[in-house]
Amino acid sequence: MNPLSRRKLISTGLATAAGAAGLATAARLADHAGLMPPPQGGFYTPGDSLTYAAQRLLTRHTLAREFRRDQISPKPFPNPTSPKSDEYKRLEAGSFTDWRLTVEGLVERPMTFSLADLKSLPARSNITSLVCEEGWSYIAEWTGVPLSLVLERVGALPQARYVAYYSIQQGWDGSIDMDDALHPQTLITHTFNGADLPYGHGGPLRMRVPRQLGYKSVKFINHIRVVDHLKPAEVAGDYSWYAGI
Ligand SMILES: Nc1nc2c(c(=O)[nH]1)N[C@H]1C(S)=C(S)[C@@H](COP(=O)(O)O)O[C@H]1N2
Ligand SMILES: [Mo]
Repeated sequence: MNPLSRRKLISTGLATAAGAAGLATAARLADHAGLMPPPQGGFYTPGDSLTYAAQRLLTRHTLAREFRRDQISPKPFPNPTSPKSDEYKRLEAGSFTDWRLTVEGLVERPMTFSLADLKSLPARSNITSLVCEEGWSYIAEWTGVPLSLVLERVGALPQARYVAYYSIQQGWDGSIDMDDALHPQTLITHTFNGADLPYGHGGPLRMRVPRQLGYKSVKFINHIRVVDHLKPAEVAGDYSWYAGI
């Protein structure tokens, strides 16, 4: 652990608790501070909780690194996705005018957005790195609607703790806590390096979460749910739920 994070931890009392009474105490402290990750496969280990809590305390107000335009990767690597489904092909044939993003759950006004609706909302851009857990990465400019703006439009309720999002590609979904959901770099992206987001990178609509590993940036999203808890199946998976970088 570097001296800075150690000092930060000590100042929050977490490391002291971990040293004095073991990780379980730190986990209880983290729970008290609203810093528990959702249960993974039914239960979490104190170590997982401490990692999440420590990173949350240290990175709460930080931005993922942003790059200059001349640092954009000349050949961004699209992770091979499965072939287009019939539903995708139908939507694509209609220039995605029938693509819909439904936002519901713990909100005052559930809403359904077309691509045109989303493109008419104020856009933000960031030039950030997409980092795959397998070790490769690329830098691109992502443009879209801040998720926070959409959450504001639908009136996310105060008890909301997580945002879950789903893809038209079966088996692909993701979820983040409100800290990442309201973060200014978290975008519902429709534009990639200045052009329509291509299929390979998740077009027409992709959740982009630059503060976490690539697998949290789910492609082809059509559904968002605002919730106060996540189901075990939404947390468990091949990858760790929290993928902060
Ligand atoms: N719907 C969907 N989203 C996805 C994936 C996928 O296969 N399907 N792969 C994930 C993984 S593991 C990574 S690293 C990134 C890859 O993004 P890229 O294709 O833009 O390189 O997308 C993520 N989002
Ligand atoms: Mo990945």
